[in-house]
Amino acid sequence: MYGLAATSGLMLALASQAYAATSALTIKGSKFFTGDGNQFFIKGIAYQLTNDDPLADSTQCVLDINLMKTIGTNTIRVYHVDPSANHDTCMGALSDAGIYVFLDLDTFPTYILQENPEWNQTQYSAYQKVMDAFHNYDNVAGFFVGNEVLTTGAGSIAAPYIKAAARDMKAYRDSKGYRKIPVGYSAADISDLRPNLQNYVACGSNQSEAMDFYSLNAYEWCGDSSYDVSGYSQLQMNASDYNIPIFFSETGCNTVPPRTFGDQAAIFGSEMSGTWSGAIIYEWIEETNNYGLVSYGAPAAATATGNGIVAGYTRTGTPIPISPDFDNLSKAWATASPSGVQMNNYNPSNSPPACPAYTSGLWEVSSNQPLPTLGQGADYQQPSHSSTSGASSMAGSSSKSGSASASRTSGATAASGAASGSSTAAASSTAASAAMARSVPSSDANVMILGFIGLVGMIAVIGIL
Ligand SMILES: *[C@@H]1O[C@H](CO)[C@@H](O)[C@H](O)[C@H]1NC(C)=O
Ligand SMILES: *[C@@H]1O[C@H](CO)[C@@H](O)[C@H](O)[C@H]1NC(C)=O
Ligand SMILES: *[C@@H]1O[C@H](CO)[C@@H](O)[C@H](O)[C@H]1NC(C)=O
Ligand SMILES: CC(=O)N[C@H]1CO[C@H](CO)[C@@H](O)[C@@H]1O
Repeated sequence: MYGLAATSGLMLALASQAYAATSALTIKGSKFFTGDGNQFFIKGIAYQLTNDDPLADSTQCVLDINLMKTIGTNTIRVYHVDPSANHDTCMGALSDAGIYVFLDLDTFPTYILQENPEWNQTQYSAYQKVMDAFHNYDNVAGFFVGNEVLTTGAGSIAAPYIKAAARDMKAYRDSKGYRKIPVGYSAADISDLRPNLQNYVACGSNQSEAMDFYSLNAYEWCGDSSYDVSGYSQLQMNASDYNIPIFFSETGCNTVPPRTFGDQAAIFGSEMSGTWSGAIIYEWIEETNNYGLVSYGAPAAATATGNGIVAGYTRTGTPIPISPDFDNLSKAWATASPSGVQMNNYNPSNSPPACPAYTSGLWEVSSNQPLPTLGQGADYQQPSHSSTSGASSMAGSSSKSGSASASRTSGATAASGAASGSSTAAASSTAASAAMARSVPSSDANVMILGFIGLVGMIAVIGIL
């Protein structure tokens, strides 16, 4: 990507358009490609400093981008933006640094709920506004229609709604003549839902109704794990025939500090790089959940206010690398350089997977069930199905410890969802945060307020025990 960054200055001058520097990505088969036909592998960082739009703060984003680019970051993921804000400076600075952006389209009031799923005009209009505000930036890599909406097998009833959202956002994109920016989904790593959800988002003969990519928030690889012990070999086995791009939209288990990011060698190595398009590390800023790569100073009191302090952490200023995690990631990425394939030499042959069959408690969507139409409510019925029942086991799921990840509606799932290789402490802190966060609407994993609530919950549970 350094080559890209070098040419970008020239293009910038020629086009005199602040955001034309990094060439748009395209998808062919199951891979991403840059404008010059090289395969693109995501080396990403989740970037959300507060609940507010981090791409609207021109001063702060430039400070952060300058540090991010020193370790080879070529992508960020942003969970919440304000479509009415101006993003030219941040998007331009990212582009100049050779950094692409994956963006979540949902906002706090509009995300799709697992237990009472809807895909309605209010949500559609809100998603459209984000797409309208960002489609013109060439360095937008893709849009997510949801993050960890499904966390249980029974929650699979929400799957048709996220797929309907993708269908409609793709149709909207095309009707407006926008660039074919990929639309996909970021899934919690829940064993009950694997690999049905993965297959479901891509399945069917009509590609207008299928997602453009799929991604997983996986915390299976903790500490000194390995390709086999972590479970990654299983993930790889079930993705090797996948017809659309797949990548890690969050990774970076923190239960065995310091983090060494050993999984990056597998993801970018010979085992997985033929299938996976890279990984986004969770997350840039250090906060209560303890996943940060940088801080902006020592933690403050939980109740402190002023000077960029929110929920006990300063969230503005010059980022300070957290040692040794930041350097460890830098080393892990420096030695990870998959060659990939050239777009011209790549002839994809994988076809969409079959739509998964109805299995009571595990996948409660029939394989031939049409997607709901926009706003379709109570009259959206499951067609009759012959039910096979599946034993429910949570072994092998992984979720982020010490935060509200994967827990917005279901405490039980996250509680039992500790990864193989993760410690008992991790499992119980997840349980505590999940229990507390269960009824609180949270749009995604890295909402620091919920992280804080989770911590308080954890302390409370420990107190009770
Ligand atoms: C649309 O769905 C959202 C999210 O479930 C919900 O909050 C909102 O009330 C719904 N809006 C309408 C008009 O039904
Ligand atoms: C494919 O799906 C789109 C979106 O739902 C629909 O408009 C179109 O008619 C479908 N095409 C076929 C051949 O069924
Ligand atoms: C892989 O797929 C098989 C067959 O569908 C399934 O039983 C298994 O649980 C999957 N493994 C993972 C890690 O998703
Ligand atoms: C893989 C890697 O980079 N590991 C390093 C992480 O940081 C610790 C502490 O500095 C080093 O000892 C490891 O070598």
